[in-house]
Amino acid sequence: MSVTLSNHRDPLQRVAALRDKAIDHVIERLYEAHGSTYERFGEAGKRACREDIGFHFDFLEPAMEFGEAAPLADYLCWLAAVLEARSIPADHVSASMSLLGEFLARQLAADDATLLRSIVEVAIDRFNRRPPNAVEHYHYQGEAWPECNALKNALVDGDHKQVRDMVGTAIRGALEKGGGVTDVAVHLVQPALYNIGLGWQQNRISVAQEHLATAGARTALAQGFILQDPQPPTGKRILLACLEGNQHALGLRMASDAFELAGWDAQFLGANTPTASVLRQIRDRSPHIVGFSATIPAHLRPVKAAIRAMHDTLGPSCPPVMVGGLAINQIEGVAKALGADFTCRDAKGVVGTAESWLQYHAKD
Ligand code: B12
Repeated sequence: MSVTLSNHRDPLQRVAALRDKAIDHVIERLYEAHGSTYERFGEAGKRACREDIGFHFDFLEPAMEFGEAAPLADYLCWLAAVLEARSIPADHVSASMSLLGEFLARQLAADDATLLRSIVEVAIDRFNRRPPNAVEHYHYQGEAWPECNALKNALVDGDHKQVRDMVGTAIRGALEKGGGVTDVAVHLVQPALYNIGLGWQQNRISVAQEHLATAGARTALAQGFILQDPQPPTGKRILLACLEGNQHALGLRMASDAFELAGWDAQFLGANTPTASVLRQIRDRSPHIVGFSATIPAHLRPVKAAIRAMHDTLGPSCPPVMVGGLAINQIEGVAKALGADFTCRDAKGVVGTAESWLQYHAKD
């Protein structure tokens, strides 16, 4: 399904302004209809419910903006699985989404309301027809090396020595075969982290363990990085950032390392970087390419706003923008809708894609 809003800015601003009111409305209706089910969870239940409807919002907004119902349907399946794994009734997931969609649709102009209703209907319909136990929407799609399960366990246990040994051994092995750090990052560390995500989803792994695992993976990759000699300097500069609200920086770090190893000057700004600071840094550094990462759909809007601000402030000297990350990989065509120039699925192809892009456009 692909639909667009009559005027992207106004209905979305209207929807954003209604966030708190809409959440209150949905909670009120849910408690009216199912109060006896929720009563036993007390105030904590209400807080959790508020958080979940906030999540609905985070996924509904980009669905409206990019006219794509599939990720919203995936989200509903994912949320049902997350709730069920925590013994929270999940049967009201679609009802609450429908209440939210209806409340918002009533506040929009007729055409926008029709589009919003159709996105929500399609998403709920797909959700209702999901196969039983459809929980694994965020599984790793590439080639995972067999040791990734052992690495996952060591990362979650915080066994940093084991993690360093495994990653170091894998990097030495890859170098012997003509590969390197990025192969290990993409085929070993990335799938281990995706499995950790599934573990969190299924309530087997905590947020603290996600942090622990990320820290362990980052250190091991940084130590392994020095085993590989970088290519001679190319004179090219890239600037990479996760914008406001995006805490998932490890994937972007892998992309940054790939550029550095290929002889680029890579400026990695890390997680949760304010857009205004990124813009200043772009002006000061004049990178040949800028890269932004987005992991969950809620990260897409800041990326779109930053690209627009780059064009507004830098005009014809605006560098090309590359985007990537889980949310970009999951929503077909979203890179273009964000205003980005190109994308790449993982850190392995990133340098080649960027260099080809520059080469091709230099001929223009
Ligand atoms: C660790 C982790 C966290 C850590 C992050 C810590 C940190 N410092 O990075 C913490 C605990 C903070 C966290 C928080 C949250 N997380 Co989290 N998290 C993860 C986890 C397990 C691993 C992330 C990771 O490092 N992946 C490995 C990297 C290598 O993969 P990658 O990001 O896809 O990057 C590769 C490519 O995409 C690409 N790429 C990435 N960026 C870029 C950029 C460019 C320009 C290019 C070209 C390419 C590119 O190259 C990379 C290397 O090949 C994922 C699981 C997953 N599938 O990723 C969940 C996951 C992303 N999180 C999830 C969720 C729900 C959350 C929270 C909302 C709730 C929570 N768990 O606490 C919050 C939201 C925080 C926020 N506002 O950003 C969900 C999202 C599901 C969804 N519905 O979209 C996931 C998928 C877990 C799951 N299966 O349910 N999380």
